[in-house]
Amino acid sequence: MAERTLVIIKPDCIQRHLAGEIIGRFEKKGFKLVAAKFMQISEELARQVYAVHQGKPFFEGLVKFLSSAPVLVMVWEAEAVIDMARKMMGATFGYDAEPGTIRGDFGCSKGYNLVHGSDSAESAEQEINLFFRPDEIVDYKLTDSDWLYGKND
Ligand code: IDP
Ligand code: MG
Repeated sequence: MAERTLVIIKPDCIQRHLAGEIIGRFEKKGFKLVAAKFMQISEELARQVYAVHQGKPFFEGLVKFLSSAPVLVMVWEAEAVIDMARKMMGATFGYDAEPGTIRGDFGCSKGYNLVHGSDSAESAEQEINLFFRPDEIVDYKLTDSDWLYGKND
């Protein structure tokens, strides 16, 4: 069954002209883009996105960072997309992330780590609802989907 995940191309990633690189990686992996919104996140919404981190020492800085400049918010769909997208992003801090991952290839920072990805089915549903109404998510079939999943045999 196809799963959906919320990915945010964070302010540093837009400012560093890397949005296309990140979208390209997910496209080439075979994920299906079902929603996208280019926007500047308000401080209030940033607090909601990162509510689980409230009270931690980096929380205020994180809220300020996420709301400081535009982001690209997307919903990607695929079987097991939540875990796959997180693996492709790599470890949280750029200096820990393996080469070959997004954070490993493009970042060395702790907080400025280019992308956000939902970490569970529950958080994906909650995060998608923060940014998209149901009618803003587009349902369609990718013509190569049978080839991606090997369901022609
Ligand atoms: P994740 O993005 O890999 O899921 P989380 O632990 O959920 O990582 O943290 C959310 C975001 O908060 C991170 O992506 C990063 O931007 C920021 N962050 C986490 N820990 C630190 C820290 O110790 N210092 C500064 N920023 C942090
Ligand atoms: Mg997280």
